[in-house]
Amino acid sequence: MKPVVVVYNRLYEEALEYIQASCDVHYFPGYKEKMPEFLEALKGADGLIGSGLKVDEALLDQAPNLKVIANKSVGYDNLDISLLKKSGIRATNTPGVLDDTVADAIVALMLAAARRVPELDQFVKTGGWTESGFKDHQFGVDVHHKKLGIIGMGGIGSRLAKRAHFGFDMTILYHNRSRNEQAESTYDAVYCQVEELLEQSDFVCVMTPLTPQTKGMIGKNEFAQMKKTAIFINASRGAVVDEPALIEALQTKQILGAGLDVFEQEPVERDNPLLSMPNVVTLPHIGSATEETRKKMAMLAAENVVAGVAGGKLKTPIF
Ligand code: 8YV
Repeated sequence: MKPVVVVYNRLYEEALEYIQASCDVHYFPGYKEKMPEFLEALKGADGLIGSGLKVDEALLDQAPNLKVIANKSVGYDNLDISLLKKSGIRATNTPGVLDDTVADAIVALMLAAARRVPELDQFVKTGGWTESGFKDHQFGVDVHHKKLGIIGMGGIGSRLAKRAHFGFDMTILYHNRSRNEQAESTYDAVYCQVEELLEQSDFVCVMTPLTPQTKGMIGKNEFAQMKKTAIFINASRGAVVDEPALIEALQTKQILGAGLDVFEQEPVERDNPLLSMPNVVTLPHIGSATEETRKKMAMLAAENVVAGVAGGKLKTPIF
């Protein structure tokens, strides 16, 4: 009897074939459109692989045989970890394989927000660029030699620090649950308390996981501590930021601008005020979204789920 694996959301062919080589697979590329069939398949599932599905008591009640959950993402705020531990269900994520790709996306957000790329792209494309040329009030700000504050110096934060240090001669400040000696020695990163980081940084990038401790950690008080010329970047999870406080900070010019890849609600609601601010660059949660990287994430998650249903050693366990 082969183990049963339920796959939710699209999975690259080679990862799917890898799982199918040793497991019976129920594949739901768009599980939300097939919820009755998805829930029926969960009843016999030994393994579950995908990204974003909220795994709580209600879901586990539908999946009595579950042995392993493989997140196709580095974030795992969709999983109730204490419940999984209590239930004897193992869980994995995909750290490392996406660090460079997400760090690239963060640099893109920093540069786009600092040099007003989306705004000026539209200026050219809508015929704004005439003989009267380009006005001083359309100038952006420099990135090179500025101070970058990174809140959350994990794998992605470290790769961002590398780019900022070697690529843009930036000074790196960081705050993290623990010291990152490698970043300090290699990128001259300086560990400091959040307050100092917020007061001194020209760019503030939050890259922490979403946990009960980090939920809403960047709010009214934090924005008030930032420079009025600061640009705020979020590519972690939207809920790490108090979004109404961010909107107010931008509307009252407490900060200069923002680059956002994530939002409290995703897809972001059409009438969100952030979408009508020219000094806010927005992306649809594409941090890891390159074909090369998403294939690596899919394969890593597939290797985890196959190992997990066989009771074997997991490549990247969460606990
Ligand atoms: C994921 C992410 O790609 O890895 C994460 O935590 O947020 C993204 O890289 C996305 O959530 C779905 O795959």
